[in-house]
Amino acid sequence: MTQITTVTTAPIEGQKPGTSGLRKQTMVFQQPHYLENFVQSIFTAIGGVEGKTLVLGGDGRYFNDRASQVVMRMAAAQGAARVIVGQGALLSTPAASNLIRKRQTDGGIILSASHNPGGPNGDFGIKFNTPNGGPAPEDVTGRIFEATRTIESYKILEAQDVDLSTLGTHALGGMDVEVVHPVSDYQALMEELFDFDALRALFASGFTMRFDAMHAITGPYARAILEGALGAAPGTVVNGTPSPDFGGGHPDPNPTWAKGLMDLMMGPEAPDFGAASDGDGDRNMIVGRGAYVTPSDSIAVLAANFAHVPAYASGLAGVARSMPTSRASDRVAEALGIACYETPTGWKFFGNLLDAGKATLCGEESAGTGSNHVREKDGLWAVLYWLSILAATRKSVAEVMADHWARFGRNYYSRHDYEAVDSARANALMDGLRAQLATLPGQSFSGLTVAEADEFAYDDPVDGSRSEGQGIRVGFDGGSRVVFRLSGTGTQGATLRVYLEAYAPGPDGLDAAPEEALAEVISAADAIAGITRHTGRDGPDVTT
Ligand code: G16
Repeated sequence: MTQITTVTTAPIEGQKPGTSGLRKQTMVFQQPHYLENFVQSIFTAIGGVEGKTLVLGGDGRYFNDRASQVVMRMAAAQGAARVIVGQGALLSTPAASNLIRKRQTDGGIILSASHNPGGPNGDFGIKFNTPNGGPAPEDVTGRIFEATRTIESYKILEAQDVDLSTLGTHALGGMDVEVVHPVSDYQALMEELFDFDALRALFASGFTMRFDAMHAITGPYARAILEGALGAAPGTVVNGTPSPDFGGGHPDPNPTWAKGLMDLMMGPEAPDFGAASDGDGDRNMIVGRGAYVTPSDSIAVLAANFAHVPAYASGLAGVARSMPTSRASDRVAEALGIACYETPTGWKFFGNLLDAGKATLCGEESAGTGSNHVREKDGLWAVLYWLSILAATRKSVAEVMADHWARFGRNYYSRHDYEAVDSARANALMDGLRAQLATLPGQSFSGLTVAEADEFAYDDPVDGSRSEGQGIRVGFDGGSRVVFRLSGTGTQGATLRVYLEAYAPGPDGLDAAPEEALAEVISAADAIAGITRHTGRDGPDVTT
């Protein structure tokens, strides 16, 4: 028996989507009506779901199983025709984006708080992706937020749980639930983009690798593709079984949280290549033997080496990066004679550029790299792209980087995060910066003279929309730069991000330790913003 119930509810404070959907502590999501209100608001914002087909999946974190059943019962109660869901309610974010596009659906719902820890005391999240496969742009998230502020009721089907462990189509009220294998369509897409024979030959030649799936969603994908299809040695993929609390870890692929992989890669037993991905599989970390690659450098290297990947070998339309990402890719774009775009932080801002064919590759300092193959960043895609470069050149990661810097110069880069800062203090710091913008140019701090200072605003060249307040940038004579922003993905207080960049044109000075090359910029950043004074912290919590 199934029965549709209309549940009376009221608006709940704080359901404003951030950089990438709504992310909150799991216990917040478990409050009565919290999830349902937000799901209903998504449905309202897209004009209802009657007759529509949606993709559904998540990173397998705690509460994923319950939330997926709720989403399906609400969709069924409101007349949706079909939900395509990954087996076990699992789908990596790029795999979900691919399915939304491939099956020409009306969008999808992704259950994930990305790289944030999971579990009853961790975080949960939910976001809506539009029919192009990308994260909802600001006009849609604005409508969702408006709906959360006026909601009075939601409809839900009273029914038994759908069996998501069995592939095939099940009925839920009048709606079809199609349970698909989470990996198959994604793997087929990767086989179209990359030369799998060349990658198989690389592994057959004795090339060694470690991929750390961080107990998160990419384990099954990496095992199937790297060990299964490409012949990497068994055991190449570690921490490969998704667990609801990510093995108690923090599934963020950076030198701090993927320390085990970093230690291995910097030590005497290092394999040729190391990589990691995050909770939902859209972020990546690339590291060679003794050589960590910053995400900002990674997108630049991928762009410069487009000729080694069949899907891009005919040329790139353009490269896009988020504003705080280093300008290493700008130099490549200039050399290639292609367009280069600077967008606000948030993958959603790349969607229009990709849809309009203006950009082919996109990258962010926050460990995100991707292309026009889907509308999300894609961790394993980046790994396969790097493997393609290594297979074609037969060089080590360190050699590829040295060649790149010799050709383009080096953009030293680091990000300092101050987490869980009192929101009022963080806002005071940003307000203090804003107040100085007009007077900063010409002043010197720690030996650096300010050339320009502004607050970044973005005019989308495709739809003409304007996004303001996207971070404060201070540029120094000689090309160094510091950017200040408050994160839109944290769940406790405010996270201050300080993005630091210094350019060395070469041929000398390309081998410094990043924190040394950036010492003046770091010191100038504190002098300008008063980081220690405002936050009360001696140093950053996380450096990437
Ligand atoms: C999300 C967005 C990215 C953004 C990152 C960090 O990534 O999709 O575009 O760069 O958050 O954002 P913030 O600096 O506001 O915290 P993910 O991997 O968390 O979905």
